[in-house]
Amino acid sequence: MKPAPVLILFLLVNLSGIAVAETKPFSGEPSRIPGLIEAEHWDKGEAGVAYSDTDEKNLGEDYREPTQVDIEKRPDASNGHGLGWTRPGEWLLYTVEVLEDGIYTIEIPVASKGQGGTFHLKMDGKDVTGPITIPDTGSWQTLVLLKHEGVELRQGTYTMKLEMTEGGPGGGIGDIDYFKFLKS
Ligand SMILES: [Ca+2]
Ligand SMILES: [Ca+2]
Repeated sequence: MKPAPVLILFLLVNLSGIAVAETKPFSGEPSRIPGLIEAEHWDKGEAGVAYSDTDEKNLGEDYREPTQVDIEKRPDASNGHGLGWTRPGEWLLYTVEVLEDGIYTIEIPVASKGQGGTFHLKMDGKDVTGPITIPDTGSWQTLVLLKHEGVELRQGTYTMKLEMTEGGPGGGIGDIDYFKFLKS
């Protein structure tokens, strides 16, 4: 029996990689854990593939390729930039490589004027942090270092997903500078 032409086409397209939606690490290599991952260095890829953002415009600065993600330029942040104008339902993907099994602490500089909202991190679809809520840091210009302890990770390459889950009273989640993974 001859395979249907449509099946052959499907196989060819998948083997060539053209039709398979995928993301690429921002630097060309997976971000290493332990290590520091800039929030603004999510994977390269299209909207709906590498990230999802609620409004089409980048409300902040043109820092990397044109994107819908809102990148804030701020001198107090690591690498001079961070994520801003975050909203529930938004997400970003980061290709990461965990070098060592272990229990990790994640340090995350955040800012919010008034109580912020909640996010979590997933590794290959598994929630590894549980809900992390951004507190009132007094001002959008004041970054405070959150420390989230007890994150168990195993060696390997993962797609890390930052998911904005719930807005605070102002509707947003808050500003996020980076994720620094330290082995406990
Ligand atoms: Ca946007
Ligand atoms: Ca940053």
